[in-house]
Amino acid sequence: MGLTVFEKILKAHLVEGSMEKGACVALRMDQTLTQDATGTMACLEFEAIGIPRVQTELSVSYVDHNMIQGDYKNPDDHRFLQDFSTRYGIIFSRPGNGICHHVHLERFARPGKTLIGSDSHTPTAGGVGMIAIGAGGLDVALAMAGEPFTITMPEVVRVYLTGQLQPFVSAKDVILEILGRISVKGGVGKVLEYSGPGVASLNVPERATMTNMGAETGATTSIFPSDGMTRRWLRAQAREYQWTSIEADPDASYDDILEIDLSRVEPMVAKPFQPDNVVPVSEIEGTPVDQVMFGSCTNSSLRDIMAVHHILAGRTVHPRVDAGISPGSRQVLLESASTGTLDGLIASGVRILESSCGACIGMGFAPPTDGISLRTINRNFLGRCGHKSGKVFLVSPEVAAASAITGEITDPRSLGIEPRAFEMPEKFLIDDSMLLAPSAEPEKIRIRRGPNIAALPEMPPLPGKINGDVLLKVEDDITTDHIIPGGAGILPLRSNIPEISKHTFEVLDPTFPDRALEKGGGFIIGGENYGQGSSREHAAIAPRYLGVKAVIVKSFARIHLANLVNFGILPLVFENAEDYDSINQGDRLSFETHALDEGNRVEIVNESRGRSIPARSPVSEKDLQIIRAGGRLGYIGNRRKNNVEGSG
Ligand code: MIC
Ligand code: SF4
Repeated sequence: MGLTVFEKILKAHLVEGSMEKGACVALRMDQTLTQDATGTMACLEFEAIGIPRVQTELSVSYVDHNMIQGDYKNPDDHRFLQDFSTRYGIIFSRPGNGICHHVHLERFARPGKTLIGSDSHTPTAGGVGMIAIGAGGLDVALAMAGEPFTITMPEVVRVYLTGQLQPFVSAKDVILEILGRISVKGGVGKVLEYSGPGVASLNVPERATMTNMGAETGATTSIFPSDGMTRRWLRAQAREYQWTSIEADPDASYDDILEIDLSRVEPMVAKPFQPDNVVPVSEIEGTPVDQVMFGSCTNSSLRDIMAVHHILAGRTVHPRVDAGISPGSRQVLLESASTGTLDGLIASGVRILESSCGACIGMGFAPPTDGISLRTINRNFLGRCGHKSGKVFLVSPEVAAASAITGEITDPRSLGIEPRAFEMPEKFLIDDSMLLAPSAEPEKIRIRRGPNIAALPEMPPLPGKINGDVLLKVEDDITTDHIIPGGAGILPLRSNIPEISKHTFEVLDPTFPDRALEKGGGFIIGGENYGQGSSREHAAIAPRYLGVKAVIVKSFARIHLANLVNFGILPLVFENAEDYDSINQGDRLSFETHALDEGNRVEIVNESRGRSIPARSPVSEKDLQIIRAGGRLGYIGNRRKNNVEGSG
């Protein structure tokens, strides 16, 4: 039987396991990507693993998230990352060079290769036909050390595109349409593979908008074939020699199909506070807007900036609206400057923000109290814009631009502007001088660490019997932004677990950290899709530091589940979802963890209510061994010790 694009690349990188749905498969990772908000932790973990040099074909460390240098913390982290990269064989992308996913797409993403990144939007690179997967920092550190990465073999969904996008409708509207149809959990355990005659009409940055935001469906990754359009992109980036054709076999078999006629897609918007809360723009047209933000790894390509410019040209931003733009990379910024696009935006009254994640993660440019912020980003979770009262609506660059002019949510087609198609340059302005190569004399490099970079906390093994109180009970779709929020105040603490743990669950219950410490730890009860969103392993390490022993939920999001395992928190799933209702915050629970040896099932005793609740662990036997060892670093340490003792 024929293979899909995903299966072809996977087959070429398979190290262990068989390609049967639901089986564990280990893949060789050719490339890694880290960024500054998750990167310091990944570096500390790489050091703990103890390998002298990265073992990949290519590893890149980007600085793009924590860009506000309000004190010494962020610049110290950046300097640490630069020293670390130079020392261990990693290319360092300097602050100002751009957003990791955009720069990676421009300069490094390569058809047929594999990439693992400590950022959930790593699948952006799937836009050129590579397997690109987001993961926690420790999994990326292990990949840098040459270890294969294990995933559960996903189902492959064929997203069959026909037709062609209409003027002022763009790739963002397509992925919003998909989110509206399949929801923020619809992609869990799946890969979204694009195919069909509509594919050829989409250029690589448009494809990357869709693979980027596939992350919001919970998908393991998203991928496009590598075709003539991919070749054009690589040629324009002076990398045509890296092109190779990768198409699905005509008799490839898919697990499901999602059909989209591009010609019928309309401008869409995701209302607060979930990316799948999608309606056509026409439904909420006229809603007053306080702020408009253009940018993020989803929508900051030259194509997007030019689309904004085309709509704004000769007009000024509405007096009610504060508008800002963060171009995706230095290349995009240089191109925008050379084509007069930047001048035009300045003339229209758009604030030119630096090329970084910026407002997307609440690192500056927060909206006012109760403000409505229209953004071209990918997430609108509660509190993510910097505070809880801000309401973020997710839209395309075209909708954002039209609304910036009128001061209210506006369908760009209603403005009577002449459409103009984007012409991709034959050759982009290429200047890699902000990408620093590692040192040829690594032993001479001294790694400078600021006082905010704390050592990794100790993580003792899991005891045979655990008990404690339910510290927090939460609903469905709890995101890692709920567990460890972003924002300019908290992000600089990413290298310091004791400090950042003080903000755990701040958005939902600011008393959580103190209560957890006072009780000597305990349990968290959750609903469906617990831990959706980012890859930040802090959402596992901080609760672990506060003594959380197990998280018992209806279902987990992929990356967060892996992070819980890596840091020795036992993930459990209710055998009967309705048992969620029989546990309350404050109840005392106890159970034997030995029982997990026997068929991965455990009886949780709710001592406060005198009942027993069956649950199971959704992870493999090896993962359970890791949890018993207190986490992956402890497990690796034990294995080493046993090998040494065994050989002695
Ligand atoms: C995000 O978009 O939420 C982030 C910030 O890029 C995260 C990574 C992080 O928390 O540092 C992600 O997507 O993984
Ligand atoms: Fe940065 Fe936002 Fe993209 Fe995350 S989603 S990588 S914060 S731009």
